[in-house]
Amino acid sequence: SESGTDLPAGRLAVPEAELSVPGGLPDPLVCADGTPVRTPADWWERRRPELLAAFEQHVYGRTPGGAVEVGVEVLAEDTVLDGRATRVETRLTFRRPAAAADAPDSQGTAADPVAVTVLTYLPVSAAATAPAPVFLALNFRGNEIVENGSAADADPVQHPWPLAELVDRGYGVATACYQDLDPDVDDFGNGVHPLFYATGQTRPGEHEWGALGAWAWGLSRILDHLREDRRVDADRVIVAGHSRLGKAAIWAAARDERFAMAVSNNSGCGGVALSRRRIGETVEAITSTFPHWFCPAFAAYAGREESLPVDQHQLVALVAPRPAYVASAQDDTWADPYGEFLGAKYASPVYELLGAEGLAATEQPSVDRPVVPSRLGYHIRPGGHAMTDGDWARFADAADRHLGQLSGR
Ligand code: GTR
Repeated sequence: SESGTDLPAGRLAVPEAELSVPGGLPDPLVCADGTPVRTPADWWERRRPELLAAFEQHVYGRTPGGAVEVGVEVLAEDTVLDGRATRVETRLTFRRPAAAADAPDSQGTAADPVAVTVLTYLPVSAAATAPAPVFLALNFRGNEIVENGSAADADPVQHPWPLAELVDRGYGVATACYQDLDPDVDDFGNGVHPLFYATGQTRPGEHEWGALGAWAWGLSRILDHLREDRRVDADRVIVAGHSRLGKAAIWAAARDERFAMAVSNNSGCGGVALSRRRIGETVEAITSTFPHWFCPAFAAYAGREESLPVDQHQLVALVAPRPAYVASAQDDTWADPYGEFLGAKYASPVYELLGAEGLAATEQPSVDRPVVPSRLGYHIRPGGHAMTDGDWARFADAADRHLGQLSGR
């Protein structure tokens, strides 16, 4: 049955079994004041800015707009993969602008620069002919794990990434350890947050950015840097990420339209899974264990998801009409794979309004039947919580398809 009969204005009717709370889903195509979004202009001028502001206000917090001073230092540049790739290590540093750094500061820490080491692999052949599209993804345990893996390979985030395969398909890969931007602890005295504090401030306010916001901000700063590199196709940088970094990736793509495509892998609660399902990780669970990921205000929706002004399908919709690819794993029940599928599915009307194809599947596909042809894509594969070589191959399939074939370059 549809939960359609007594819905408040602005709510989308969905089958009752899809949600654990009453009231349907917030409709991406109805403005907060009840005005329907009928044209692309309505979307761009009214609804998109309003939704972005709502995600800032209630979920991720506002990202400060102020400038920082950015330093760039190339640490190493050499040729790897038997001459097929250029490997570049660059240190980016972020400082408070001089004027702000001079301001009296009760913390004494606020002027400390933040250093992020970016590792980039670029296809040599592409550099010679045309700039390469690049996957940009933060990593969990350090750049050296992305290249070489680790002895602790029972941990799925310690597996190396398929750099050679991606390079051979024409893609560059750029990465940095997320903890360089903001250590993943409930402490706001380190990482990039203090670069923006007002005098005497020690942690973000009720509606200000948490760690996910900081990681997303960092992705945009790395994008600034990549766009300056003539070997990188500035208009084809794909932001990708796994799990908490899949949440950061899709938030980054929602905020920053320079990202050509978004990939959100096993991103679950606070990522692409609908909060109103309350299956697997709930708002209560995530805001108890990881309160620092979101703005403090998000915790108020624990156990009362029906009153959230947004839900996560609207986050996917903020990427439209750019390609977005959502990936689930069958045994990753904590991330609610069906909720991730629905997060993609209910973003479709916005793609369609903007003249792009929404998700080309109304039912969740079976495992290993990726939905790649539509601009909004999805797959679920067997196995658990991880970003595998097979997942990466599907991301590249979707990018080939929607950002232009690369073969023959
Ligand atoms: C879990 C967390 C998830 C997911 C995951 C990860 O502990 O509950 O939301 O982000 O960590 O990032 O691996």
